[in-house]
Amino acid sequence: MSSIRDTIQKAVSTVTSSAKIADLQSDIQEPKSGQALTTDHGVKVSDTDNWLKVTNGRDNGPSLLEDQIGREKIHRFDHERIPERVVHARGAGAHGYFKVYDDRASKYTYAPVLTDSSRSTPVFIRFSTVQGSRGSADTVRDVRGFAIKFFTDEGNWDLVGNDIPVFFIQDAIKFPDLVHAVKPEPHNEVPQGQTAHNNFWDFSGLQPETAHMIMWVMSDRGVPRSFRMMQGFGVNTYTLLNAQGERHFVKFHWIPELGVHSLMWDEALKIAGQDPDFHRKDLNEAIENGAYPKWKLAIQTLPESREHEFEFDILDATKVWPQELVPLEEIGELVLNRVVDEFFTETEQVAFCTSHIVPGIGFSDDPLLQGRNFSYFDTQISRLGVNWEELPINRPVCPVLNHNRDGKSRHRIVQSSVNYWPNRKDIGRPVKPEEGGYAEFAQRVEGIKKRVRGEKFQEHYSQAQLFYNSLAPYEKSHLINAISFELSHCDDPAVYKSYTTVLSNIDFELAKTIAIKVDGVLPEKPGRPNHGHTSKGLSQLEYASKEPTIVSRRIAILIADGFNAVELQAVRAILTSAKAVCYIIGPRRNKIHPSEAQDIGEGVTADHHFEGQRSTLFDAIYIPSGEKHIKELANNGRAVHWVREAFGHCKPIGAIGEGVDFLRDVVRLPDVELFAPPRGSDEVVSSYGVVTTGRYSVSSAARDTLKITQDS
Ligand code: HDD
Repeated sequence: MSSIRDTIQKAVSTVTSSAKIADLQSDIQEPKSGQALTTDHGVKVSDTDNWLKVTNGRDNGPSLLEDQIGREKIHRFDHERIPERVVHARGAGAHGYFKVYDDRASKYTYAPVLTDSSRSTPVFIRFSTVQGSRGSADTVRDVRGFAIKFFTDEGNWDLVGNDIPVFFIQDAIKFPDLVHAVKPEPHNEVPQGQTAHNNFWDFSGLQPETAHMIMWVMSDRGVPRSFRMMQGFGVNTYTLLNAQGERHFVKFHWIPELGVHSLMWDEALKIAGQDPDFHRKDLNEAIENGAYPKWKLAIQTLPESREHEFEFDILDATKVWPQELVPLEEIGELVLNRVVDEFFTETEQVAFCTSHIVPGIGFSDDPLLQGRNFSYFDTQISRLGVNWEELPINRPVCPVLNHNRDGKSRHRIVQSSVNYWPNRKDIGRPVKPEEGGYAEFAQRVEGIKKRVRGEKFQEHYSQAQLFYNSLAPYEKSHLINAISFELSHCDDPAVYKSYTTVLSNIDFELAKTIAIKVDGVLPEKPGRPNHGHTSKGLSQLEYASKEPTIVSRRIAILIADGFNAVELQAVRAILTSAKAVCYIIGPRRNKIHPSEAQDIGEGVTADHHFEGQRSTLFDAIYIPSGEKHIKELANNGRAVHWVREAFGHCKPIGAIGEGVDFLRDVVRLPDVELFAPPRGSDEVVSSYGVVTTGRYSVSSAARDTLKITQDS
């Protein structure tokens, strides 16, 4: 087998994939200003504003069907929409690259993408929600898709994951039922982008295998602050094959450099209305500002000999492999460094298949993965047509030659008179594994044909308990409020009655608390006792960034006429040097004038006015000193609300001088902490700085921002 790896290494072209990717993107068109408008058939157009008509100079006569230019324009418009994804319709994409640190994974696999540190493999990632349609809001409570296409020299590898390590169901055959239950209800197409409705909770109560996943979705994981601040997981159990022919089971983990951070539920609700594209814009803004999102790739591996040693089945997608039992090994890094040029041709047309694996990576008998492997290719055909892999965004960077032919919108022109194998010209010859051909692992299988689930697949609560027990107290209270919100949107008592029974099998106190909040009907009796165990890596608190950072954090600077301009410039310089992104918010989106003493006519142009944006769209607030400007803020109810709302969402609020009095005397913030002026800046800071923390526990995001603001 070792020769396979050597062969692949040799076969790998010297041109790095990224150079090839550029060649691939040759379909990119960069229109020049003044370039002529043409029809799709290339004819220059003289008038795109008037349909060809009969006119006598005074009146408009009939429009003529003859107008081939008008007709083409309308035809093309009429056929612009393609079917949206049946799930994960709402998404955002970006380009980047993946590099392994070294060949530490070669004990498990000979796939160069996971072992060759000289490579930088181009990738395209698409993040998504699941339930909502293509135009739904970003900050709904939902699972987030985390799908990556690796353009490797051995073909495309699609790792199609989510931001949660487990899934609702164990067997793919249940997926249509799950999706029908979660999607808007068939009789009224309600709700959009929400699981808070009878059908979802009815199905979940009757299908208890969903219990573990639902705990994750109802936790703070369900409302991520940013695609850049969430984990990613391959979820299913795959396999790796090394050069010695040994097979390991594997699970993939993506760990964000920025840590895992969430919105408060109240924020998520408001942002969905204030800025439905919040996550999409956040991703683009960070990349365009050079704050490239990064994740570590970590793997959990198990040799075949350990497959049956656990109380759970390692092929059950509703179970995690506890990190105490199967530690993570970090092997590489993913960086996103380019936004898409055109949304439809890239993000909408990108298509992933779990069945797209490369030599050295394989499937397992995970029943969910097996079904997925069928579904993705099938769905792409209905969405994009059978030649979807010839679309630029889906095209491999390595040579493609086979005897697949024709089908709608075929691009590739194969100059050959044979389209079959074997053929007399030896064209499109299958190659042995030692020449790089995909090698299936010779797995022994035996048994009888039967519709069945494995014995260990029958248990559904112990890991839901493990997850719940591992949460911090405030995370638990958020989860209880979330389930209470959801069930209170169900108007069929049978639904929340059955679900509180499921909850009592996770934790009876939890079930009781929710039953009291939702309908008062306590579960008859305690269900399965809670084993009380916890596990590493489940609470997102463990993923608060080790080194607090305010990189790419959005900081609102609230000002009115009469603010301290020198101080503002200094503090803004400090924040910007730490790569935070500052926005000036004022009473008007125009020049705001500093205090008379400093007013050299310049003033500062506000990026937004108080009515145009809300505190929910920012991570922190800073209020400069300045007597007159504080008086104006104090008389502006929206400005006062801005600060109060930010405080309620656990956001750091910095103020200096008179700004401190504003927080204490006008906004009436309770826990106002004073801290010494930032080092080396006393000439700027008129009195002392102050930072307040939210009423609730300081979220990990707030802690990061606080520390940097204080330390800078
Ligand atoms: Fe799926 C899309 C992730 C179970 C069938 N899935 C889709 C996308 C993601 C996932 C991220 C969007 C890809 C993109 O951005 O274009 N799906 C998952 C994960 C699952 C999962 C992590 C559980 C481990 N999916 C799953 C099952 C089935 C499907 C069990 C079918 C049996 N998924 C599909 C699909 C989609 C899809 C219907 C719809 C759009 C698409 O494929 O391209 O084929």
